[in-house]
Amino acid sequence: MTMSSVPAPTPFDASTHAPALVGQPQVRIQAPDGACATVLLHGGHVLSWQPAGGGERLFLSSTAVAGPGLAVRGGVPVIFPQFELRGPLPRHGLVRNRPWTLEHEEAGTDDALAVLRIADDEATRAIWPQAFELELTVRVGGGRLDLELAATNTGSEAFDFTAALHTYLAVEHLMALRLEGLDGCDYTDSAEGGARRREYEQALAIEGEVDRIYHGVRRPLLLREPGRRLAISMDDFDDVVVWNPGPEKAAALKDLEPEGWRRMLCVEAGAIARPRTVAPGETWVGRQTLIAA
Ligand code: TA6
Repeated sequence: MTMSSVPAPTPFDASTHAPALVGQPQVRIQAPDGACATVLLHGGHVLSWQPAGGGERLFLSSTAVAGPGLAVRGGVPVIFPQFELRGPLPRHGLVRNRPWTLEHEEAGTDDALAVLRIADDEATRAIWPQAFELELTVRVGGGRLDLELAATNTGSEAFDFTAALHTYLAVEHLMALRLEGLDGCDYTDSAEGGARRREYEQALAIEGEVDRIYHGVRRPLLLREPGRRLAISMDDFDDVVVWNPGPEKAAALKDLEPEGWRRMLCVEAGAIARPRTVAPGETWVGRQTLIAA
């Protein structure tokens, strides 16, 4: 296919996708082949990703909001340094609802990338005393989205953390998808009071609420939908969270559009069961890669 025959993506437009995000600082990157992504500086939050020649692959609730202390419902929330309420910090940590800065933006011959950054400040140290710097690198090109999260200890004592890229995938019909690659993994079933179970399904179907943390995930996953697929792989994230609130819990989420739960599935790259430790001056890096076909 020649470059000129690649259909131009429909630009992400907050006014149609999530009106409350209009006017919020954001950056749009686009590779020469048309692959593009939009990242909101609030939360260092990827809002939209369209592979070359394809449609939107991330779910964003039309009723999503963002602002001090508020996290966006959809896209890719960055969870650090604590997953959920598994510790003394606010739910899902400190960085998804604070402003990040754009450090770098670049378009190459076959990809485009943006690097966003957040560091500790007086407000984070009042809650969590550690000195840190986080960088999120977002790279698009062809069918690929690469997300790299780097956590550096800029202080003088080691600290532990948990983290996740809480990726909301857009799906056409929740009940028609199958998620492959989790069979053989043990999981913690948060929807069943934290029960430990083992996955035996080779192709997992989602019928309603699901909230599971799969542990020790070593192979890439494949999300199959009628007419399209998405490969999901990870590097140094060894937990995968599969979450959909189902109809009842969705109704209680004010920032999730009506029936939105039918069009999303979170497949999150997590470092949860085994917290990571970084010594002063050290950096931990985790990656999630999505490849659309
Ligand atoms: O990652 C799964 C999860 O922890 C679920 O239990 C669910 O509540 C979801 O995240 C969303 O959390 P939030 O705080 O964004 O409403």
